[in-house]
Amino acid sequence: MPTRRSFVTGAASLAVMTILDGGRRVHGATDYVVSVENAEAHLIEDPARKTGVWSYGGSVPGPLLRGRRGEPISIKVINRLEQPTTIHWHGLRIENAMDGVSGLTQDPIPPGGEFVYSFVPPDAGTYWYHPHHRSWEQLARGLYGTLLVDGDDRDGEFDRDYTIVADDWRLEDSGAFHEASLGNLMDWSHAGRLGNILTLNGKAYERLAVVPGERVRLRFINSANARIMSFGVKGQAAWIIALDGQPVPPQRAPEAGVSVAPSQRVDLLVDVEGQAGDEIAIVETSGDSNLVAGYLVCEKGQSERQRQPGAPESLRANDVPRPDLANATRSALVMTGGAMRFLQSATYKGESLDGRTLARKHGQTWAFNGVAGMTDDPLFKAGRGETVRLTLKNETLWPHAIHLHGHHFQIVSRQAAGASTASPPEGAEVDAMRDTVLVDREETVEIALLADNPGKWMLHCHMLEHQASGMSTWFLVS
Ligand SMILES: [Cu+2]
Repeated sequence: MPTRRSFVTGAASLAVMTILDGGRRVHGATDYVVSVENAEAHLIEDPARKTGVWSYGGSVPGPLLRGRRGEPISIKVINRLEQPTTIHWHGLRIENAMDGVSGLTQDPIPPGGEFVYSFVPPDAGTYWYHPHHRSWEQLARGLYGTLLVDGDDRDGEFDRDYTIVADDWRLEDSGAFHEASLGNLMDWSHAGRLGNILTLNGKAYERLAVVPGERVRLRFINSANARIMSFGVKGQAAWIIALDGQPVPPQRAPEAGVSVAPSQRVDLLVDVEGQAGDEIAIVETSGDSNLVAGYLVCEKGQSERQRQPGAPESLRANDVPRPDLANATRSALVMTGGAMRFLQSATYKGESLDGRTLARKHGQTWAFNGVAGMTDDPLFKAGRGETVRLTLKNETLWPHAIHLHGHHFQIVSRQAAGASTASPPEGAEVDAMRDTVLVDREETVEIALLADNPGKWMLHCHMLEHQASGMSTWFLVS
């Protein structure tokens, strides 16, 4: 039996995590009903413990929703919580009214209320869904699920297709959800509320069946509030084939593991080398020692697949508009605050306040361009079809996962702390169109997007405690 392994981050002793598939498709091919409700989950295996969670449809993660590129999908959401909620369709370039951001694109769905989301997914790939109302609490309690969009047959040169939703939970030894740490300002001003239990697909040790010789697609999704994770498959060569849902030219995954910041997705292809009975570890490698998070379990047989040497073929690209870097307007976002560099002052709801008042009275410890929290005016306005080059300057001592809604963007350059010049992106990010970029401490990253989707779009840190404690803004495409 595997033993429980601990995450260790700084002084905090943390631990292991898991996820699920299980669509609940009602009438027709693309109509779903999702109930938001209390449930119990078995997140700790040995000894077995139960955890009270908030769930979509009784499971954590929620049901797998699956649509097709270019075909309408509708999801009726029934809120059975005692708290309002919404659902945001993360990474999907859909119409603004369906983006699910409470206070910006819709009123939250009240307890006992319903809301029907319907949209046409424009891109095939790996996406996910989660609340955009008190996200820091609602995701921590288990509200998230996978949304896969299928393209055509070219999207499938593999034998198996597994989704792996990774989360870190902060639980008591009894298995109970750790209530006391919810809303803790110490966490909010540091790395966020990190968990102590790692689950893949809601399980302490996910086990995915494979046959030796098969080519397997593993779609990793980081649904944690704040933990930057890194994944690999022990002893197996893997290729990165997509980032944040969008295909990239395949390239070897680093042996040290592939970084997946909160809300990001990485799709890997693995050619299984092993024998029947082998258990190949899926490892989480962000800490000092690797955590075994789950297994590919080799069953009897041998795939007939004739393996071609070299890189696998690319997935078929989606029709994501590329920014026009030569004809762009510019905007900048400067991130300040957080532990060790606390805000001296910032504007909050139109009022200039000192750092102490911001933190103690309003729970605000971070700022974008000197402003904590949402503003009446957008960060920038763009006309439809305009390219915006946006400089993300992190003046804090913490990494941030900056997420834009409604658009995918190109990474133009990165300038690390202390570097005198900016450099082009490296690795799989070279040709990537992402929806979330990790900006390291004191790093500056320039991104560019073609603003082609009209509406009011959020731009925020996807470390959800940072979002709640200042790092939220929005932009307008008209
Ligand atoms: Cu952040």
